[in-house]
Amino acid sequence: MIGYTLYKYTHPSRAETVVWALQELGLDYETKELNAYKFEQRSPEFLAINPFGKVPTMTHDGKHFTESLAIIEYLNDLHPDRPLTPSHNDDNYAEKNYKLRQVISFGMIELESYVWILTKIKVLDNYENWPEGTAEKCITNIQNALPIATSWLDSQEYIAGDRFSLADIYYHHLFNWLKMLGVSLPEQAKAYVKRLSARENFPKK
Ligand SMILES: N[C@@H](CCC(=O)N[C@@H](CS)C(=O)NCC(=O)O)C(=O)O
Repeated sequence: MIGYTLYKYTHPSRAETVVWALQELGLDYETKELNAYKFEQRSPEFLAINPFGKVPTMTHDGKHFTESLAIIEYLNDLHPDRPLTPSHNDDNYAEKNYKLRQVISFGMIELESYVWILTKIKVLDNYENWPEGTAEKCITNIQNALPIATSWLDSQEYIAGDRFSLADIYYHHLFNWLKMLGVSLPEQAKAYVKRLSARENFPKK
C-alpha cells in the first residue's frame, strides 16, 4: 500500500524538495498534480486539505501535512535511522544539531524572506505593489547574506557539516531559486548545487 500522497504542481516548485526527501528515505509515494495556472490550489477540494492553498501538501495515515521543511522532518522522524538529521548517538550531537538549525534559520530569515519578496516583484508582476526600490534592497540583503552561507562550504562538503542532511535539500532549492531570479551565485554555491543534483536520489524530471 502506498502510504504517502504528495500534492505538487505540474511545474517544478518547492514540492520537489519533499519528493527528494521521500526518495532519499526510500519511501513509496504517489503524487497528485495540480495546475497552478488554472488555480487548482484554490479549489474547494484542495482548500479542505490545505486551507492556505499551497504545495507541498502531503496526506499520510488520514492526516494532512503542510510546510515543506516540517513535512521532511516528519518523514525523517518516521525512518528508524533518521538519516537527514544528526543522530543523538553522534559525537558532539548538540553541536551538530545546532549547526543544522543555524544554517536553516539563516537561510529562511536572511535569504528566503528577501527572495520571496523579490519573486513577487520580478516574477509575479509586482504582486502587492511593493514600493519602487524594494527589489534593489532585497538584492543587497541577499548579497550580504550569501557569502556567509557559502563560506560554510569552505571546509565541508555539505552545508551543515560532513553529512548530507535536510539542510542540503533546503539550500539546493534556495540557491536554484536565486539562480532563477537572475541573482549571481558564488562559484562554490554553483559547484555545490551541481554536486547535489548528481545524487542518486535526486528527483529527475
Ligand atoms: N512555507 C511553505 C511555502 C509553500 C509555497 O509558497 N508554495 C508555493 C509553491 S513553491 C505555492 O503553492 N504557491 C501557490 C499560491 O500561493 O497560490 C512551504 O515551505 O511549504
